[in-house]
Amino acid sequence: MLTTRRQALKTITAAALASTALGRFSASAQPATETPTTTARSTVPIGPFTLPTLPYAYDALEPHIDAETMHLHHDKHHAGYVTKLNEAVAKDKPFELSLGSKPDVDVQLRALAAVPDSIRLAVRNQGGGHSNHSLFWQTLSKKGGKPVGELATGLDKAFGGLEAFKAEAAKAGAGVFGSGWVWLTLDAAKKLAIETSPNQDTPISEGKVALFGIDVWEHAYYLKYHNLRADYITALWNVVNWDFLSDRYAKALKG
Ligand code: MN3
Repeated sequence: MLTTRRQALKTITAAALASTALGRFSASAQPATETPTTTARSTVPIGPFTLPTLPYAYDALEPHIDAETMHLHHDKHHAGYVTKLNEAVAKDKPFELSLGSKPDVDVQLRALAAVPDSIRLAVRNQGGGHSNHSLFWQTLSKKGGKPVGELATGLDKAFGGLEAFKAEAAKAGAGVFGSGWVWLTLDAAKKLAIETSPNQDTPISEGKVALFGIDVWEHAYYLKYHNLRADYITALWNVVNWDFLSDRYAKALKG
């Protein structure tokens, strides 16, 4: 069963990578006079939300996070959230226009009640996926390192140190049933906490700062770690961008 599923995932990944490569090739090589593809594309909403570029190479986090997973996770899963978010907001033209040309999805997620009823769930799910992954890529780096400054002090005070924080976060990750996230959050009283959310829900919809999120959806680890989510989380600590998180925390404290 497990082998079959793994093979299926590998096949899907190979197909996804092939289609990505083909898509890029045809986009750059396509003669301007060739109209059928252009016509087909014009029916697909292309904005206003856009997929951010991965801030490092696909294989930068090897061996902890494999390049194949990064390709699939960024180019297919994250891209899918962006596409579906754009499709959703296109269904409510006044709302879409109100977003402007370079919208920040976090603004909508902080005020979900203000999003029109008919598209609120899509914005929560697809917009959450866009927001969560946009943050996730930035919080990883091959450099690794340790928390510094106020974050180091904050983790000591809230959890009893970095290792205790990691242990508690890993435990929370093991406890997420199905797909979701583990979060390091900061609330309005500037208190640090470890929380979990189902699906693509984000703490920012509860008025908190999402400092760091660990993606515990199977798509984040299944190719390399199979069903062993705990092994994936253990490996992930090697590629956490603590400089970025320390800076993010310092800014959040002032905000
Ligand atoms: Mn994911």
